[in-house]
Amino acid sequence: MRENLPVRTRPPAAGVAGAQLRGLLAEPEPSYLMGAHDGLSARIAAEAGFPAIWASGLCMSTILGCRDNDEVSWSELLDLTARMVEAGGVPVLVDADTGYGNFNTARRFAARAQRIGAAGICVEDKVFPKMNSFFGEQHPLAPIGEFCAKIAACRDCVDDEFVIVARVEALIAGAGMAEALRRAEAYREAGADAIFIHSRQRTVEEIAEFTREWGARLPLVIAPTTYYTVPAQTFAELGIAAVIWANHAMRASVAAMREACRALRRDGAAAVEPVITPLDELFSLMGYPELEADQAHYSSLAQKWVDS
Ligand code: SPV
Ligand code: MG
Repeated sequence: MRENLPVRTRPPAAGVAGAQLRGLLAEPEPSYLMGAHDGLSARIAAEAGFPAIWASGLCMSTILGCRDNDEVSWSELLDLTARMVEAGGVPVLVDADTGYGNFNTARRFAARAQRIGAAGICVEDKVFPKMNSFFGEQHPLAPIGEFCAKIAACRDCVDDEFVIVARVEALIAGAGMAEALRRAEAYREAGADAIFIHSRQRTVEEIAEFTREWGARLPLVIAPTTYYTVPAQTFAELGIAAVIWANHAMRASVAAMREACRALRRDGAAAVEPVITPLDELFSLMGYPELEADQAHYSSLAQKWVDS
């Protein structure tokens, strides 16, 4: 294979993304994963220096014009994930929601995710179709045994490096701390590599309590969407392995697009031009100069055959 191929034309090497994500989860300081939803947002996240990407179900659903209630099919989500793998060039942890049904749909999701070069999946212990954790009060939990079998089925059909994160929704569902800990322990025994403990409180209290009780049994993952004011130092002190900024890029783009559309309609393009990305910047972000260099390389190669 040619050396230094651009990220998007380089095939993912088997097991490498999973091993990279495992490495991030094992670091002494928290790793920060950036939520993304397509090739562009993945590229922007990688350019900003994030070492890994969270392929967010909420964000992918939103950009497809749908609600985060399993309205989008899992193959559509994995198509978008494949774009993120290609364009980002950093490990991608895919939001698998509930695994889209039973053990069989979950393991099919896991196997396909690995095949497209994702680093791992995160599967949550709710009932299909699940609702986004920040909306409403209806968040029924899956029976523990069924969910453990789902984790085991996923584990059975991916390679050893591929990461399986089990997401505990007990605190979201109002089932309490003891239930959250009981579930996390069961998922560890079933073969999960990390636990995503989710909370929608505005403070870090319940996450801190969970963390103290949990200790270091498995790496912990959090998404401080509602408790965003908590300083990074606190997450480090709690021994959190990974912090996910789950939806900030998508929400930033919604704000920017709305603002631009309203201003265009009201004031015309001249008002908007100074605040939108210049085309040159866009071409550079997307690697057009790289493509130009490749064009020259292959044109001169073609010339050799023409001349011979
Ligand atoms: C997502 O990004 O789709 C998540 C995280 O599942 S959250 O929306 O915070 O539940
Ligand atoms: Mg989600």
